[in-house]
This record gives sequence, structure tokens and C-alpha cells, in this order.
Amino acid sequence: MRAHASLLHLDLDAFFAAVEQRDKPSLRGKPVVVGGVGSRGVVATASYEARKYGVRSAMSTREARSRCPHAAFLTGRFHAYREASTAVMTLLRSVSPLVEPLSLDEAFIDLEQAGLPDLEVPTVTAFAEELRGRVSEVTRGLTASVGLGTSKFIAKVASDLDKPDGLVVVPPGTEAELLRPMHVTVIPGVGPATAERLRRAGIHTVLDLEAVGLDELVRLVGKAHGTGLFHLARAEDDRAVVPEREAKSVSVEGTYDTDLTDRRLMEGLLTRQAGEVAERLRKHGLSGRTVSIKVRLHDFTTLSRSSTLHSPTDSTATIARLARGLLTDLDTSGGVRLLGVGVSGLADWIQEDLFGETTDEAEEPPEVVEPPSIRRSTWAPGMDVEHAEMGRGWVWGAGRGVVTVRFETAESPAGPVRSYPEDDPQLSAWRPPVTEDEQAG
Ligand code: DCP
Ligand code: MG
Repeated sequence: MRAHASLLHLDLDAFFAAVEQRDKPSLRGKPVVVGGVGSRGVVATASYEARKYGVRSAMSTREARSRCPHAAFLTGRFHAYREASTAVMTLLRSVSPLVEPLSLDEAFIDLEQAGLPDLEVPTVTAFAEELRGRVSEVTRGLTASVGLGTSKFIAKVASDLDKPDGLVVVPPGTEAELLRPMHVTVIPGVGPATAERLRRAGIHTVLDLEAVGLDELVRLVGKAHGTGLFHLARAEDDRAVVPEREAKSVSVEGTYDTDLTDRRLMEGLLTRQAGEVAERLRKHGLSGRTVSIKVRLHDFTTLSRSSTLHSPTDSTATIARLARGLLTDLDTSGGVRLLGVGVSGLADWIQEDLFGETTDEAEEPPEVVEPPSIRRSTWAPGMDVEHAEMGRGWVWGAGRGVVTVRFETAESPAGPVRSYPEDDPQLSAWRPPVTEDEQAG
């Protein structure tokens, strides 16, 4: 714990849904749910208007529809989320060299190296207010909630206290009184299982937890966990902001705006990703034993599978073979939105071949044809389209041979709705111009 509130946590509000409302003016101020829209879909996120009806992340879309039937239910547009995320992270890195992204929409910043005249509460508060304004500028209108505190733990708790569009500074010395009335699940690492064990011991709040001795905590939840809890219950957290994490794994993934269904295409993409992972490993003199794949299905369920070798590898062919093998065990018939390959269990040496030979196992890079951006049969709600006469819009709904489009963009007012035959030649999917960065991903 530091003497100053110099740790900042920033988290965009209702991220995917906010991007949709920005780009679809008719949905601003309305309930919006982003996720899998099919019968087995899962909610990725909901706008705050939809949260009033009890719609939450990870809830089934079926449940969300019954709680808020008038919401707009949209599938994701990952290119737009990536673009917004990159803009925010670039901004954050321009204000401090110590930025640790936690996910697409969330990061820690250490203000000790942000060049501020001092780290007193008024100074860091003004800095955070200005930063929130600049986040809105670079994202063309998204809002972020920010927390400031003397540790990562406190900064993260603080950013959640006044969501959305909030700023909370926890002055040094007030951490314990802030935490005491909160439920133990506020502590990082306390998931449902640990919370249940604590509950059975009569421990509900952080105040309850503070009263428990170290020995008893270790008895309740184990040595490693118990020690951590003991300190976090007292707001003691010295974790540093780690800008480029010591690589524990190397991975590459790609998200797709249309569902992939062709198995050979998926294998080709995995093979190409394996090549990129292997190249990065070799570049850094690393190798790893565990090869994993990540697959997000069209309904937003995300699956991971991994396989561990006897000795570390950095070979494209080995990684690709294992990755393709892992895919064969998964049912991807409903379509795939994201594919990724990773290698973990890294060692900074490569096990020498017994005979001292380096076998060049380089696998021919496969001919991969990117998924077509237009698939007539999959006009997914929310996707961007362009009509030869009407211009740009988005799919409001489709079915029974008809697709309904609302013609509007982020820069236009709310626009008109028109319906077309599903195979209308004047209608096509719209994608933003591809940047080099995306081509690489
Ligand atoms: N996400 C997802 N599946 C989940 C949780 C989140 O796909 N189970 C995605 C959608 C979110 C984004 O990650 O928009 C960021 O996650 P957050 O937990 O920060 O949630 P939001 O930004 O949507 O809302 P909040 O305002 O609570 O931060
Ligand atoms: Mg968020």
C-alpha cells in the first residue's frame, strides 16, 4: 500500500453495448443486449438501460429476452470493439509508461511515472477527470469509469463504485473503512467456492474477515489463499503495475464477424496462427510444453482445450498438429466467432535434440482464404450493411427470406427502416477498411 492514491483503474462502461449505441443512433438510451442471439446464446453484456430489467453478463439470452423483451438483441461486431480498445490503450500508454491492460476495456495505470507535479488527491483527481474526457474523445463518445487508490485492489474496487461514467478517489488512510461493510467477494480471488466456505464459518463481510486470525484462515481456505486473504482484508496489496507481463504464454487469436462453419478453413486458420505463435517463441528464444486452443462459438460460449508435451517445443508443425487435433474434439457445427492458439508452460531454453540436430520442421503455410464477409444466409442482427441506393445501415432482423435494415451510422440521426429479400443484390455486408494490424491478427 502506498502513501498516495497513485494507482488508477479504468473500465469502459457496458463496453460492447456502448459501442453499439454509439454506432446505432436509434438505440441510444434504449435497452441493448449483445451476445449470442440464438436459442442457446449467452449475454456478453447489456446496456445500463437493459440492466434495469435484470439483464446481466453470462445470463442465457432466453432469460434476458423474458426479462426485457423490448431490448435490441445484437450479435457482436468485434472489429468495432477492437478498434475502440486500441484507441483507449494507445491513449493510456501516452500518459504513463506503466499501463497494464486486463482485458479489452480495462487497465491499470501507475501514476508515479505519469509526470505529475505531485500525487496529492486534488492533482490525481484532476488528472483522472481529464483522462476520462480524452477517452471519450478518442472513442467518439464512449464513457469510462475510473478508480484511484493506494493499491491495485483499491483502485479496482473504486472504479466499480460509481459506474457508469463515474470517478471515485479513495483517499489514503480510508481503505479499511471503505472495505469493511463490503461482502468478501469484493476481494480478488474470492470466488463462489471460497465465499461459501467463509459463509459456513460465519464470515460474510470484510469486517468479519478482518477479525479472523491468520491460522484460522489458513485452516479454512488453505495456506496460499489464506495468507493472501489475510492481507487483502486489511487492504494490504503491494502488487506492481506490470506493463508487459513476463510472458507466461504466447498466443494469437482472431475474431470473425461471420460465423465460421467450414472445418478445413478453421484448420487452416489454426495452422497459420500456430506458425505465428512459433515464430514469436523463436524470436524470444522461448519454448513451451502446453499447446492450447480457444474457440468461441456463435452463441458466445467460449471453450478451451489444451494438450501437454513431454518436452518444450517451438516448432510450427508440432503446435499446428496439436491445435488441429484439439479442434477435432469440439462440436463447432453451430459456427465459430473466435479461434486462437497459445503455448504456455514456457521455458527459456529449447531442449536439445539428443543428437544435437535441429530438425527444421517448418510446415508449409497453408493457403487460407479468409471467411467471406458476405454470407447471404447469415444476416445477423446488428451487423453492418450497405445498400446500393440507401447507403450504410445495420441489420435489424432477418428471417423467412426477408432482411430488415435500419439506415443510420454513428454520424447520422436515427434513420429509416426498410425490408428487402434476403438475396437482394443491392444489399451487401459492410466492413471497415482493413488495417495492416488486423491483417496480421
Ligand atoms: N464480456 C463477454 N462475456 C462476459 C463478460 C464480458 O464477452 N461474460 C465482454 C463484453 C463486455 C466486455 O467484455 O462489454 C467488458 O466486460 P466488463 O466486465 O467490463 O463489462 P462491461 O464493460 O460490459 O460493463 P461494465 O460497465 O460493468 O464495465
Ligand atoms: Mg467494462
